[in-house]
Order: sequence, then structure tokens, then C-alpha cells
Amino acid sequence: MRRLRTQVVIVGAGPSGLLLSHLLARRDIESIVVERRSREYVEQRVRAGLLEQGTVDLLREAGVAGRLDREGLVHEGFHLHFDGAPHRLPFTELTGWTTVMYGQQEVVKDLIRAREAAGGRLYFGIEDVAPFDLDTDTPRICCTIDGSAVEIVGDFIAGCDGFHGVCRQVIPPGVLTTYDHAYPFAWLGILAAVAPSTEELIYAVHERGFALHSMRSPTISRLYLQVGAEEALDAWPHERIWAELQTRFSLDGGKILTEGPIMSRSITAMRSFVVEPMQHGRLFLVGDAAHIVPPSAAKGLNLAVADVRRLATALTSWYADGNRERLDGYSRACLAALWQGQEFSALMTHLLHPFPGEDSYAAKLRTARLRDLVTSRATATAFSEHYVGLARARLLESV
Ligand code: FAS
Ligand code: PHB
Repeated sequence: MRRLRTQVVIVGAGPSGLLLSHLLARRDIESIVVERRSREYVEQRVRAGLLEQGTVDLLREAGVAGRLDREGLVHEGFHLHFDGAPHRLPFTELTGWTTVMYGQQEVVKDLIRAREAAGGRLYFGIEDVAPFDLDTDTPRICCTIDGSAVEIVGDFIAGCDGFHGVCRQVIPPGVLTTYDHAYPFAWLGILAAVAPSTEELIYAVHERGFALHSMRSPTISRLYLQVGAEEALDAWPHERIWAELQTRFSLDGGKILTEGPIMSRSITAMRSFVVEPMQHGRLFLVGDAAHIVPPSAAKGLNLAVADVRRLATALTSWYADGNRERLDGYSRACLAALWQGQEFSALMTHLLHPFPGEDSYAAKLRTARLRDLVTSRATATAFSEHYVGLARARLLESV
């Protein structure tokens, strides 16, 4: 069996794995990244698009924000439609922080290019990764590369392999505590080859369900509809999707959206999932491998990047002077930020979505909360601090 040696073995070439590999390389720490899918697949996979300022700052520090700064759409507020009226939340005026709309797959493309340019070791299409020896000083994975069996040995393994990955699965029974919560609805998301209908996002709370008008570029719109948890895509031909979107965004019966060709449709379950702790022996779980949030507040990618920042710093101090303190504190610190993100994602999910079978009293309470958000500067500021990621940055200074 061929044997490769490195310092950090990274499983998964999503935003977590690639950014970790890049940050470590900038601190002269070696890594090898193994990814189950092909390069083409991970570069075209449509997911998140809202980057908090803290995420953008880290990508800039890491020298991979050139295209993001040229093509990303900087936002300073968003629109909120409810009770037949339009409102705007000026989150930058309230916090000083902005958000940037830039597709996750673009971040992944930029990171892969940066790794390649730096001679990074990335292996795609590796379908049989199996981690071993997590409790030793030389954890390793076995897999097949170019048809031959290979063992990759490191000092650490970073499990950046997402919710369906292998790394969390190999942690012995009884070590992890799992928290799992499913919402009784889902999001039907589309990517449309049409210019966004408004410069900023629109969150629409309608009695027929929630809808979100978002974007990926000046020519590509991203829109979401709240649908039943068991909804099938076949039930949603393109015309029906646009008709329902127009209904939910309309304030006076008129159409506000510019329609165009739908390039992709997908249904995403609304679910929260967390495992504690996020490390076992020399294995560290990062991002969706340890936690997922409903996409309501666009926290998934940003929480993953926060984990990466924390692990890169902890590994750097370990390699610098053998100090384990940050490594030992990795899980506790990430989970503090994660539960804050879970709480805010749950808050936005309840604030924006009518629940199946809810009574009119519950609907009235939701409208009252929305009205408070657009009339109370204190409520709007607290909400905005979570929305732009400032609340997490503050929390992480103290843990
Ligand atoms: P990822 O899942 O992105 O990456 C993990 C990588 O590991 C993948 O490339 C996978 O192929 C690889 N892998 C898995 N198993 C492996 C194995 N055994 N061996 C080797 N490699 C393996 N957030 C939003 O804010 N807005 C959205 O609209 C949105 N939509 C989403 C839609 C979906 C379907 C999902 C799942 C998530 C969505 N999210 C969204 C959240 C999303 O952005 C995640 O938080 C983000 O992708 C997390 O990044 P990673 O932790 O790198 O995990
Ligand atoms: C998105 O564009 O994917 C998005 C934006 C804002 C959200 C959720 C998702 O709150």
C-alpha cells in the first residue's frame, strides 16, 4: 500500500476543507485534501450565497477575495413584506457591518484555484475514504487513488465532509450527543437566469407561506418558496413556481418580479442538527459535518467558516509551540457560536414561516413580532447584529 505523510489530513473539498487547507498553507502547515466528488461537481453545486462581513474579511485576509470584491454584491439592508405592506431593515446603518451576495460555488472555485496555484495536494473522486487510529498521534485514512490503495497519515484529521460524510460516522458510539430538530416544511429553491427584481433581498411573509427573493449576481436571481415537508419537485412546473412567487411578493395584486428561465430547482429540508463534542482524539469535525441549520438566516456557510478560523488558529499554535490549549478548547468555542447561530436561525424560521395547522392567534403573534422589528430601533439593532454576524464576533472574543 502506498503511504503518504502530511500534517493535516482533510476529508472534504467543500468551503470548510478548502479554506482550512489554504489557511494552514499560509502558516506553512501541510495538508492533503481528499474529496468524494469530482472537481466539476463541487464547483457547480448551488448552495449558500450570503456572506457575513466576518466571512468576507477572512477570505480577504487569506488572499482569496479578488473576484469576490469585483463581483460580489454588497448589501446594507433588506426588504420585509408582511401584512400587505413593504418595510426595510437598514442593518448597516444599525451595526456598521455589511453582507455580500456571492455564490458558495464561486468561493469554492476561487479556493480550488488558489490551492492549485500554491501546489496544494487535492484529490477528487475519492469514493472510499476510511479514517483510522483517531486516538493515536498518527491518525490516518485509507482510500483508493488512481486505482491503487493508499494510506494517508497525519498528525490530525479534519472532518470537513458535510452532513453525509464519513468522519462523524467513525466516532465510537456513546461519545457524541446528538440534537436533531425537523421543521414541518421545506424550501423550494430556484436559480433563474434573470436580473434580480430589486437590488436588495426581499423576505415576504404571506398567509400562503414564506418567500425569499435573493440573488447570486447582476444576471442571476435565487428565489425560495416555503412548501410542504414532503413536497415533490414534479408538483412544481416552472409556471406554477413563478405564479406562486408573484402571489407571495405582491402587495397590491400587481406583479413585482421579473420572470426568466429557471436554470435549477431543488428542495431543501428545514432541519437543525448538532453533535457535541466536535472533536474526538485527533479528529476535528468542521462545519456541516458537526452541525446544520435551516437556511432561513443563511448561517450554514458562515458558521462553517467560523469553525475553520478557530481550528486553523488552534493548529497553528500547536505546531508553533506544542500548546494544546486552543485545540482542547476548539469544540467548546465553536459550539458556543453554533448554538447562538442555531437560536437565531430558529428565530428567523419562526418569524418568517406560517406553520401548518397554526391558529390565527399564532399568526397574529408573528405579525406583532414583525411589526416590533420594523418599529423598534432596539429590536432591529439586536436582530441586525445577529444577521450580519457581529453578535458572533463579539461572543467569540469572550470564549
Ligand atoms: P459541504 O457539505 O459543503 O462540503 C462537504 C464536502 O465533503 C462535499 O464536497 C462532499 O462531497 C465531501 N464529502 C462527503 N462525504 C465524503 C467522503 N466520505 N469522502 C470524501 N469527501 C466527502 N446555506 C445558505 O446559507 N443558503 C442556502 O441556500 C443553502 N442551501 C443549502 C442547500 C443544501 C442542499 C445544503 C446541504 C446546504 C445548504 N446551505 C445553504 C448550507 C451550506 O451552505 C453549508 O452550510 C455549507 O455547504 C457547509 O460547508 P462544509 O462544511 O464545507 O460542507
Ligand atoms: C440565499 O441567497 O441563499 C439566502 C439569502 C438569505 C437568507 C437565506 C438564503 O436568509
